[in-house]
Amino acid sequence: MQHGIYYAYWEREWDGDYKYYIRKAAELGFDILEIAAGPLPGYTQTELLELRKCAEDNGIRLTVGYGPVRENNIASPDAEVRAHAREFYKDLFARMERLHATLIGGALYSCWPIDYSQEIDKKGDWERGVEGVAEMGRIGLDYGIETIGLEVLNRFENHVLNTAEEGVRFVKEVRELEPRAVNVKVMLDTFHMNIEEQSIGNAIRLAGGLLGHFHTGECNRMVPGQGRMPWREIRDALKAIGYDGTVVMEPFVIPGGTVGKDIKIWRNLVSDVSEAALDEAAGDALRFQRFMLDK
Ligand SMILES: [Mn+2]
Repeated sequence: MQHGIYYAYWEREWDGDYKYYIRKAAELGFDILEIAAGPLPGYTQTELLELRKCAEDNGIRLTVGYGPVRENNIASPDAEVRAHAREFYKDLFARMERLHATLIGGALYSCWPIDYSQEIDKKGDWERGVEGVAEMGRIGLDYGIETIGLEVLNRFENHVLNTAEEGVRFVKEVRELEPRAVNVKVMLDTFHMNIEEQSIGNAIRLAGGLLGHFHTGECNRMVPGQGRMPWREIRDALKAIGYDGTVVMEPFVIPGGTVGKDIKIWRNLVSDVSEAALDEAAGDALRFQRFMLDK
């Protein structure tokens, strides 16, 4: 298993000095830094190469997370938006290739967060999503994208994939439509599973060989090890399916900014929000996660 952390743990915006966080992740002992896709289209080719070099020099693998904005919804009822989204992903995958990043995860079949003041068309969003992701998978092959993780989210954030069963069914429909899209996989997150799944262990076992990426965090999104998540059950299930992939913790503990608003953080979840304290908690969580899940 490779263990990582999402940079936004330390940030209030979906952007940041990724080189700074690469160095920090390396110092803390992580294998992976997950970065947000949103800012990458603004990077020059030189900046992308510098970022890749920084990651290589520090022994850090970069993975990419994305909560697609509405304009990049591959399942939009508006054909123009779908076409715009396809171009966005094509450009993003080319940038990821330059970064030597081969994994992306998130609500890539839809957008995030969903505006529930509008009518919801789950069936239409699902069908257009299957079609869009099938093409996304095919495009990804041209750029060496090995994993397009479709993240199963809780009901408050998205309506298309809420359970591992839905994730598996969706991925199977994608692969039926585009058999080459073997890079399209299920992505699970302990925070979301805690809300939706009757059994977290069974959800992981159901995903089985289709599981392509895994996010961790406690029930209130604190770092792993500080809450009541059933880590032994999670470990046993990951072991049962022979999962040896990427496990990225995605803690959010400080309010403020767009991150705080999108994630709904309205209070400090830790008493000491200094960077030094956050670093220490991340290091402890990494040791905890390796101990719990690697064995
Ligand atoms: Mn997640």
